[in-house]
Amino acid sequence: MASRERSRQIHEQALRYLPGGVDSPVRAFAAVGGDAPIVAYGRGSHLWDVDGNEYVDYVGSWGPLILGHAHPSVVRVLQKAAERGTSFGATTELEVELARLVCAAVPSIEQVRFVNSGTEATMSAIRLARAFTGRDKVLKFEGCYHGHSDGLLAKAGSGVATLSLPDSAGVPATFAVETLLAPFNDGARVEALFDHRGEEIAAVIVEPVAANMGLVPPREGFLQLLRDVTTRSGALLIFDEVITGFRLSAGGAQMYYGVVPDLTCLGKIIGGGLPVGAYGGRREIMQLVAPVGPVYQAGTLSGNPMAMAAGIVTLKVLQNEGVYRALDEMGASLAVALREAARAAEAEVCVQQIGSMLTVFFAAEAPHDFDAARRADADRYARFFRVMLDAGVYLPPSQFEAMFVSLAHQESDFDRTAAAAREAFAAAR
Ligand code: KE4
Repeated sequence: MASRERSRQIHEQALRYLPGGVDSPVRAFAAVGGDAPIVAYGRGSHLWDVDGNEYVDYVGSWGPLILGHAHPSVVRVLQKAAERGTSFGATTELEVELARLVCAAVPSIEQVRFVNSGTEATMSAIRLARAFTGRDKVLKFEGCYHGHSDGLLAKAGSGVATLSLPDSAGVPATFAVETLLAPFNDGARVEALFDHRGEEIAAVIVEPVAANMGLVPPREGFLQLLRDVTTRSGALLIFDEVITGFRLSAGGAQMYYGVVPDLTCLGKIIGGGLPVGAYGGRREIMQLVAPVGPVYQAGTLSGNPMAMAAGIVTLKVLQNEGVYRALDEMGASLAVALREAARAAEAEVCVQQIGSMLTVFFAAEAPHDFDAARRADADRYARFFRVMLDAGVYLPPSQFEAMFVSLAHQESDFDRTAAAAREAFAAAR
């Protein structure tokens, strides 16, 4: 591994102008230490930093790059879209086409509204649920992360957990009080909360597969229990599929598990690497959204032609026969390689894998909720991470995130990863 001297110099400059030298906390590598590479460019499954070091990339911009970096079809449509103008603040045919593709693919969505981030999507979906039900409380799960809108930063998973900040500063107590919390996968606690306060609860919001405390799948029956409890009580069920949408299957986690929510939040993949978010659901609910109904939500760049063009071509590639089988097989193949490397190094880890998402937990068994995930050894993960990075394998810089495999990854990437992992697991025993 060559030095990362140029990265370090640019990071010094960045510290002058950007808090922590970053535009999103997890990128500061606080949880793993060392200097974060400054990225020069990406292609396929690889990234290059400004010192010329090459990495196999398993972050994929935190999920959007399911086709890999600079996919030729995406680059081509963006060049053409840019030549026609990047944004108009008016409807274009592109957003209608992407909306059609989303509505056709996602079981719960009859109508959709595009926004510019996952945060906007979940924030808007909750406002809509409160309007539809006339209730105020929202139930979320510890360790699940739904973006940084005030009411949802109550024991959020992702960056907040990595930074060990149980709640964010600046969130008024009056906001947090409207948010109820339960452990992920704890159906009994959900039922008790609904027995006690069901008539106050507007919505339950959940990552159907949690990926912000590391990868934690739903226990058998948990999602169906949420569906039944919310239906019985008149609350709405919101699936935050910002990560799992078009990742776990063409119809997301709701198709994969056969549980259909009332509202779905999307992001990441549907923008093909450009800023995007979306929320959608049954027409009777979506008709409450301005300008048709009284729920106000707006956005200067919502539905912009660049993100729409990249999203359309990405979803069309994902419609090809066998794409999700290939992603599943690659995810499984990488998980086997990592488990074999850990066994060879006699390192006690648990590799959790669902489809093209994985987490290497430095724990004896797979966590089923946030308390269990937090017992994983984040220091050992940090040591593992740094050896892998120096070996040219770019993993999520936090035990509480997921690795992503793209259609661009090759067997040679997995071989390189497994070879590096044998050394890295030994270093992190
Ligand atoms: P954005 O506002 O970052 O586009 O989306 C927020 C969000 C909502 N829902 C889920 C399930 C999410 O995972 C996210 C954002 N994911 C994190 C990492 N897991 C983004 C990375 C970052 O914060 O820099």
